[in-house]
Amino acid sequence: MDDKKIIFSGVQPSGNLTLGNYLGAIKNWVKLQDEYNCIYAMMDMHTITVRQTPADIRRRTFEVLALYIACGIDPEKVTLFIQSHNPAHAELAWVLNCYTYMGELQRMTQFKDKSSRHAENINAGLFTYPVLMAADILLYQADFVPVGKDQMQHIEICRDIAERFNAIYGDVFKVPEGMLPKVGANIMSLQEPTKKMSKSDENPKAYISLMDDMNIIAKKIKSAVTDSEGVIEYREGDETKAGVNNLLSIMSAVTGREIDSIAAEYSGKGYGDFKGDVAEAVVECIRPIRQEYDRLISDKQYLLDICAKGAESAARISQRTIKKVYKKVGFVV
Ligand code: AQP
Repeated sequence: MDDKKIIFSGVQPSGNLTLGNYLGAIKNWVKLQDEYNCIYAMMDMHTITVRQTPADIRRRTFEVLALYIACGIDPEKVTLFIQSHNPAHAELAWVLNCYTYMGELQRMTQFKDKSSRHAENINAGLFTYPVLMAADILLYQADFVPVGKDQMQHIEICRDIAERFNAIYGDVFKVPEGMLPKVGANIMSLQEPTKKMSKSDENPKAYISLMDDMNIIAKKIKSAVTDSEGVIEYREGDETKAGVNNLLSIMSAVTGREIDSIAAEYSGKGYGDFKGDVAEAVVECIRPIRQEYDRLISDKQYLLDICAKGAESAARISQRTIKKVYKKVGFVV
């Protein structure tokens, strides 16, 4: 094993990946793959915390994998696997459940949000989602977890669980740190820009899917909610500017330009011109990803081989942690 630091992250195959998933997470993962030992998964076990159609999860798991690779993740450099292929995730999650308090889980914003959206199915898995996520990360003794802003609260609880366990049993887990991208950490809904862009939003106009046709992407951006002021200016924290702030952030994240310089370029111009240019920039960013995705998704055997190799390596690494944990808590190993 080399002495590179370890990165773990993943995306749930709970819908088509959005521009938010790409700019908030995956784009950043690509940059990290040379410098770190990276482990990226398709988080299918998290997906069933909300009711799904089984065939959709299976199909999307491969779509997510093909998208990872199409976005620039190199399977030769990175461990890529399906979460449920490594039983250690469920094993460690059970142990960690016994070291996590109901009170701290009740404070999780995602739980509050998802339980209000799925009031008919507030299941125990939805409640303990952050514990499974802690297990995902701690199994691999990850140093860093690149995520979007919405997941930072889950990283905090993961750190708390790790510290609590270490305080009882000694240095078992590395305490990981969240890693936010400089721009794109919080891409908002195009229809309700004070809410994050989410792949399970009921309104498809609210998000850009990486699977959308290019003309649909352009249309969605052109119909994004802004305001009636007609001024293209970034004003942090000003809810009335949430739509414009979001479009400026998107433009900055896809072009690599500073927000201020983009705002200066559009000073005195109308929203129509601005939205047209944002649409074009987003389409140019997604088009090559889609072309590569279309090529990869038809090669099922190639994708299966990557998952098999990844699961083997993930299981090998995580067994060391499981053995240590089981021994510490008193199981016969
Ligand atoms: N809008 C966003 N802006 C920036 N980053 C985002 N991420 C998600 N949405 C945004 C980041 O993408 C990674 C994978 O997320 P996930 O699929 O595991 O779960 P999520 O955060 O719950 O994403 P969604 O799209 O909202 O999924 P659903 O609708 O199924 O719950 C994470 O790093 C996340 O921060």
